[in-house]
Amino acid sequence: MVQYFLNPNQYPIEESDVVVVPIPFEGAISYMPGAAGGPEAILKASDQLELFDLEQKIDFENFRIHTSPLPPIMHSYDEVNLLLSLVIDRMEPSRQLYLGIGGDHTVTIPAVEALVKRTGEIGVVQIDAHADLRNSYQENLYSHACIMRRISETVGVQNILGIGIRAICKEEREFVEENNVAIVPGNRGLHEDLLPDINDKLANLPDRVFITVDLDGLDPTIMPHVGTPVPGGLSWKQATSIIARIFERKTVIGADIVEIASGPGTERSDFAAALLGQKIIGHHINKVQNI
Ligand SMILES: [Mn+2]
Repeated sequence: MVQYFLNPNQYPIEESDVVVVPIPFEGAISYMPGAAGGPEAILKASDQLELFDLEQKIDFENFRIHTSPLPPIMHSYDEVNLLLSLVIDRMEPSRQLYLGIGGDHTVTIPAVEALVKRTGEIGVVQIDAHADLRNSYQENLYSHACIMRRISETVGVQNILGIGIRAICKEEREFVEENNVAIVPGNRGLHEDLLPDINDKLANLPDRVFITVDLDGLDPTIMPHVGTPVPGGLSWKQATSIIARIFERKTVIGADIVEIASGPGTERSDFAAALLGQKIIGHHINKVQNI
């Protein structure tokens, strides 16, 4: 079994630039199961990645990545909360990047809470097909359908930005309108440049940000194996250029990749998810190197 993300050399947390945390959490899945298998599948796929990134001109062999041990499958939110607070307590968020690998989207809530405790005010940029702004779903306040609502309570509703959103219920639409939530909707042209729209909205967020990537934010043609696929999502180029722009404009202290539904035959999605994780790590390393 592949235990570490990308780098065959494992470094202790204290000596690492990036701390990767596999979180095999599957709460109340509302449609397709498989989120709990995501971390193991993405770690395995990461072993197939080239260790040189042509776009970023980075040789990943030279960098210090810590991957925390893959825990057994978790079904309790309290367990995830405990795991993430223990890991994040040991990190230096100003220097080290937290990269969570889910797991269902609920895993973002305790990561953001723990980082806020460490660093104070942050913004949260969400790439997602869904707004995730319901107050509760199936009588669960910590459902993956409610995660941005919980996060808005932690970081402030003015400090969240949703990108690629194209599935929203009436309650969420009212919440967006009442609170003037920043959203860049999905269903845009395949090659349309979304960056001008995103620049303006990014400017309104605090300097330190967390990027949460629900993989269903990407179009299902490139990311078919997700819990709730919705056509009309971001292209690969759009998604990667948005992430690059966030790193250019902000200090990214954490990110996560969630909601993959892994299982037999899902390798193309596992690989694309791992590659996205590598891009995120590369941006952080490029920044750390240039300081
Ligand atoms: Mn989603």
